[in-house]
Amino acid sequence: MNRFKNTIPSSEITPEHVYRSRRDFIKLGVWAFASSALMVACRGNELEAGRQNAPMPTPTSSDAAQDKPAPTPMPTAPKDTDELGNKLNTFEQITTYNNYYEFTSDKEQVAVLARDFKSSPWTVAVTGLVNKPTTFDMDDLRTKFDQEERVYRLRCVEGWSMVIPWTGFPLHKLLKEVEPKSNARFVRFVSLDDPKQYPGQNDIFSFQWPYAEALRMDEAMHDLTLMVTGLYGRPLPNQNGAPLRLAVPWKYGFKSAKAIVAIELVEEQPGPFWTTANPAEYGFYANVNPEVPHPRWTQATERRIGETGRRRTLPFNGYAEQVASLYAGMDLKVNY
Ligand SMILES: Nc1nc2c(c(=O)[nH]1)N[C@H]1C(S)=C(S)[C@@H](COP(=O)(O)O)O[C@H]1N2
Ligand SMILES: [Mo]
Repeated sequence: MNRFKNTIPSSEITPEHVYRSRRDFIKLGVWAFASSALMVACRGNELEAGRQNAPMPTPTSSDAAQDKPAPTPMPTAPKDTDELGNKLNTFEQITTYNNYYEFTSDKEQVAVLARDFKSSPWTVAVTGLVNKPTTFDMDDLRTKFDQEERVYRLRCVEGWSMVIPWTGFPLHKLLKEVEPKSNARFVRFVSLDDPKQYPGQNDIFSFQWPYAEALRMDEAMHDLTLMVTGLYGRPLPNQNGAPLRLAVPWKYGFKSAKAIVAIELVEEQPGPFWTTANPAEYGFYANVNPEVPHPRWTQATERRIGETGRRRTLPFNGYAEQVASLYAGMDLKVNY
């Protein structure tokens, strides 16, 4: 948490115990108070064994008195666990163990190197096969769409996982605004390309920057697919992909691109970052699947950060009921 004092003014920090007690308070059903408490919260605003060598893959601070409308309070009932009863990971865990190769491949150094990252001003250009190509200002995105809380499991292809209370809005709301054309079949997400801010982008022998990911149109339109603007009721920390990242909870974590600057609707299946770097190891679909081992490690189990033992990995990361039908008739052992 101490590291955080450097990136978020202490006045804006909502300590985790306060977040939790606010949530308990809300459970009492005191909605009038609860929504104002939440608005304050909104404003306040391993490599696993065997993977040594190869790389792997706010709300605004303006308040109601100012010109911009206050962000919509998060309407969903706050929770202490996910829908399966798994405890949330702590803010500390979620923000000090990160994959963000633009900074470094050292998970514990990402937060340190990301301290001074400039995530504002920021725009997101939505282009390609759409009737209304639009460049959105990040501050507008935070107020335009209700910010919902979604507790999702994040499963990294390296075999570790966390449970994270994100805030954000479903991607389909954004796509609706730009009116996709009927021949748009895939959605591509491009992360920031800025070697001045990203030490990891200066090694010309490393990867083909920028980081980019892609989803099929129906995956992008699925209600679980979230554009993330925050976590634990705070603006998204730099190391987690500020100011805007994806969360696609039924897929391995590398699909959830951070620091998104462009979204492009296209007809042909794009070649994402890791899939291009190593197609034998990282498939386009990358649905969490305990039955398809990665060439270098099993996917049957995982280590929840904060726990010592290993847990069984669930098909589609536990979201099969919601998403399995998207892949009806597809052989997921081949199209992994
Ligand atoms: N731009 C970008 N996005 C990225 C990555 C990255 O290196 N760069 N790493 C991915 C991987 S491998 C994982 S597991 C998740 C980690 O998200 P977290 O650090 O918020 O837990 O981000 C994904 N998004
Ligand atoms: Mo990952």
